[in-house]
Amino acid sequence: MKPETPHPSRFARHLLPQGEKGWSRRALLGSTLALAACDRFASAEPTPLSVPPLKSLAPCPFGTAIKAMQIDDPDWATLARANISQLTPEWEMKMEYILADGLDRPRFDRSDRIAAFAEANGMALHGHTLIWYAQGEEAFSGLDGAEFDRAFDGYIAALAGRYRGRARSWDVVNEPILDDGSGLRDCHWSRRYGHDGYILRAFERARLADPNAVLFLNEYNQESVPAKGAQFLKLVERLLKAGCPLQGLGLQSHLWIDIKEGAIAAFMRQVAQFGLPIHVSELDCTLRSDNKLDFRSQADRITRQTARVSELAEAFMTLPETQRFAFTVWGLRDTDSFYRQGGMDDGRDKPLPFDSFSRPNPMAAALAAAFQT
Ligand code: 9MR
Repeated sequence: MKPETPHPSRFARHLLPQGEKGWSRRALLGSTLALAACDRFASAEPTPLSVPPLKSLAPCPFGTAIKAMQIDDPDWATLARANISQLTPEWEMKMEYILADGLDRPRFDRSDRIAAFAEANGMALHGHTLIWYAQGEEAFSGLDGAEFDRAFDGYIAALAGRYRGRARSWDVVNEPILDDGSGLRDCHWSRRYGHDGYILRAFERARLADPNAVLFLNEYNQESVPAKGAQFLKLVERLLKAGCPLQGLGLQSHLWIDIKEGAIAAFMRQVAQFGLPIHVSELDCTLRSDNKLDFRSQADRITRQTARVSELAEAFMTLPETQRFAFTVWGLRDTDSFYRQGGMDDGRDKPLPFDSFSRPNPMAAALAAAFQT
C-alpha cells in the first residue's frame, strides 16, 4: 500500500522549471504589488488581504484537487466550502490507488468518499484520470491480446460507469506527449494500441461508459514549451479528424515565474480555435527556479508569479462563455501542494492561492481581480 501522501519524484521532475531565461515586467494591479512587497513580513503581520470567495467570482466552476483525508481537516473543509464549486481527486481515482490490490479487487472507497463530499456540498466532480502513461503497468503486466483488451475496456467501464451521472467530466487520457514535444510517449498502452490508438480507444470506451460526461485530454507545459504546445494542437486535430469523442481540452498550467511574458495568452488563443471547452485543470505557480545562484527576493518572485497567474486567468476570461469549462487549482493552501508532499521545496515556496493558515496569498487576489474583468 502506498504512503498517504506519495509523490514519486518521477511525476514531479517533468514539472520543474526548465531554465527558461526570458521574461519581462508587466503592469500589475496596485493591490497585488503592494501585497507582494509586504509578503516577506507575512509571518510577523496579519495579512491585510481580503479576497471574496473565488467560486463567487469565477465565470465557471472553480475547482481544487482533493485528497480524501482532507475531508477530515476542518480548516481545509471550511476553506473549500467557501471557495470551491468543483473537485478533482488528486490521486485516489487513479490506477495507483484503485488497482493497488489488483485488477480483480478495485478500491473505490476513497473516490466514493470524495464524490459523496462533493454531492453533500453542492460541488461538481471532475474525474481524474482514466488512462495515464505513468500508471497501470504493473496491474496490466502479464496480460496479452484479448485479455489486455478486456481489462482496458473493463477498467474504463467500471470506473467511468460507477460515477455516471455524478462526474461532470473526465480526464480520459493524461499527458500523452513527450516533455520536449518531439512526439507521443511510448508506454504500455501505446505498445498494444499505437500512439493515437490507445487515446482513441480510451475515449470511445469512456463515451460508452458515461454518455453525458464531458471528455477531456489533459496535458502540461503546452504554454511554456512551444514544441509541446504545437504537438498538442496537432494531436487534437488528428483525434477530431478521426472521429474521437474528445470534447474538452485540459491545460494543467503548472506554471513557474520565468515563463516568458505573453506565452500563456498566446497559447490560449491558439487552443481556443478548436471551439472546445477549456479546463485550466491543475494551476499552481512555483516561486523556485532551477538556478542555485538565483538570489531574487521573495517579493520579486511573488510579483512575477502574480503576473503569470494574472496572464492565465485574464486569457481564460477572454474565451467565449461556452469554452470556460472550469478553473481548477492543484490544492488550496501552500502546504497542500504536491511540491511540498514530494519534499521538493524548503517551506518558502508559495505555489497556491492560500497560505498555511488559509489566508489568501497574492495569487488569490490576482485570480479574483482577473475574474472580475
Ligand atoms: O499531485 C499528485 C500527487 O499527489 C500524486 O502522488 C501524483 C501521482 O499520482 O500525481 C500528482 O498530480 C499530478 C496529476 O495527476 C497530473 N499532472 C501532474 C500532477 C503533479 O505531478
